Amino acid sequence: MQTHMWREILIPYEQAVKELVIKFESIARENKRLGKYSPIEYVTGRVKKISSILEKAKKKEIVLSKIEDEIEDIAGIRIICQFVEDIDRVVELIRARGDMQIKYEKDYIQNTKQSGYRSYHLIVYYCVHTALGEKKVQAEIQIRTLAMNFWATIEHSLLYKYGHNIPSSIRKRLVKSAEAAHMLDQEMSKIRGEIMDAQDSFQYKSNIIADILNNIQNIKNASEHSLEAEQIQEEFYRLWEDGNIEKLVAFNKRLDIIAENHKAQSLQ
Ligand code: 0O2
Repeated sequence: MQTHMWREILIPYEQAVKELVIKFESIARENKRLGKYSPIEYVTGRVKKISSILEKAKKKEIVLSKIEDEIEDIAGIRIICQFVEDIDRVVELIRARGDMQIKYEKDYIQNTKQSGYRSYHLIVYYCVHTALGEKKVQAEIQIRTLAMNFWATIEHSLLYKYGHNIPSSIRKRLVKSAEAAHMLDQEMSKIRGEIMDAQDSFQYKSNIIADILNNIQNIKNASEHSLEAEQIQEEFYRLWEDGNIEKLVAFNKRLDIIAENHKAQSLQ
């Protein structure tokens, strides 16, 4: 197949990866913006390299005309979570969506691979609209914890280095470190509640501070008496140093009213 043909084939996959990454990232961002815990820590995506597609096709004896049907991970998305429990929440989110249809799921967390690999995989159908028209493509979504991802990334680079002939001493070490990563996930799950509480209150406080700064900016823009804005700013610094969240919330409510009054006056 010629290079320009490949380029044409891969365009919808590139589009799918871009859109899916944005969609999952916005779930994380919206949760954080609302001061809620996000089951998604971060998201990455890639389109499989032509050389890797050809290697996989050769290994699995797939003819070129069947590549798009049978190689399901030309578009690949990876969703990284903090805790194992978050993985189920992300899977539920995907199952509930109307813009992705699940072809099948593979649970390598309940059924850990012999290598030690753990992850939850979904193969989905996703529709893209490009300059070449509408197309339904397949994408592989891998969902894993930070610990699972750490292990898989290291193991993947060793696979790359040694081909599939990783020396048995290293293989054994990898199996042991997969067990250690599994234990780390289990330990983290036990203190999940406390970690989530700490993260929630941090997020809540940073959202309040962002709102306050936004209000101060609006008051500054609208106020002819910059003294008022300066006094407000000084009061904010005092409250910020004090760090009492209830006082910051009450202060922000006061600023909401002042900002609303300024807005009403400017409309008169
Ligand atoms: P890459 O370079 O990440 O794209 P199978 O024939 O079923 O074994 P298949 O059909 O590719 O293989 O499905 P599978 O096993 O679900 O693997 C899909 C992807 O999961 C792999 O893609 C890897 O990304 C990841 N994966 C699966 N097993 C392992 C493992 O033991 N270690 C690591 N690090 N990753 C794994 P590719 O195309 O193999 O690789």
